[in-house]
Amino acid sequence: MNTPVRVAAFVMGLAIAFLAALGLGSVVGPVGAEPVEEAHASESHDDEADVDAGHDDHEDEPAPAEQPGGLAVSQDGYTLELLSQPRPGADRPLRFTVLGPDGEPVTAYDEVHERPLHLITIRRDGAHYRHVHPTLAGDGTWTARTTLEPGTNRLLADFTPMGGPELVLGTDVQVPGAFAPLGATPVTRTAQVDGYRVRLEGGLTAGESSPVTAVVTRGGEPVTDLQPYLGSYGHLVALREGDLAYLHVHPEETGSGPEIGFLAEVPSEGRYRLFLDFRHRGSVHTAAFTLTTADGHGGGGGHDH
Ligand SMILES: [Cu+2]
Repeated sequence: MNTPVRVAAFVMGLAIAFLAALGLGSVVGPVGAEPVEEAHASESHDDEADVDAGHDDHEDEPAPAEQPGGLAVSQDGYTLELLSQPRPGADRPLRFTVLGPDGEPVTAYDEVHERPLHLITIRRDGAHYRHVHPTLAGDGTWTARTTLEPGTNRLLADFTPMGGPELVLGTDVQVPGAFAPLGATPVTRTAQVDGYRVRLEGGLTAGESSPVTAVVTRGGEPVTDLQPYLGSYGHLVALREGDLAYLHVHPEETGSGPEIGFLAEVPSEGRYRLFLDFRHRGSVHTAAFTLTTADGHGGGGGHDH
């Protein structure tokens, strides 16, 4: 590649990455134009142009998009530390702690969604999602009783140290034993779980808050007496396929069924696994879905915006 072509290719990549990060249609014009102009002006020093374009982009940005949670084991001075080597099998204890900025285990947490800490475990291929609430000992040791499958598992801890930042820290856990990888999951809007059928209406849009509604039926009848779980009528977690980034999903005010509304924010184009916990007749059930941003809104469902 000659230099101008290389520069153009780089700038194109930069512009695409930047637009993807912003994900805002309204700023496509000005943002797209700027770095291209600059790079052309200094073709012979493409390294400098790259640096300049990067700086300008940063300064012009209203606010840098936050990295999704769950990608780091350590952030803002807090570190997730495993205290036991998990073994495969049902209902095994799993011990961990969160070290604070002073290097000592954190012993006080703010409750979010009615719990001081939410622990997600999932195999790296997206199989075997579990959402549990560990118990905290006085010395800052958390103990979860959970089931881990053979393979590389991801542990995601969602918590807020008392008076500190909201965090989702993640770590990998290798569990010995053979396993069959899940492979690519097709787009799945309807899940069957424990005799319930749950359909997900709506879609995901990169960089935007998108309404997503779960509709719960049982035996063909709408379920209208869902019970509150963790402060709302359902708890939805979205994980990005590829890195299991943990995305923010906020419950919307909805009644006790059959519809449960959420606002999902996904930072980038791609495929996402979504897991809905809902409670009915005293039991919590988990429905799993796969959506892509390309899938758009509605997908044949009735989202009338
Ligand atoms: Cu939880």
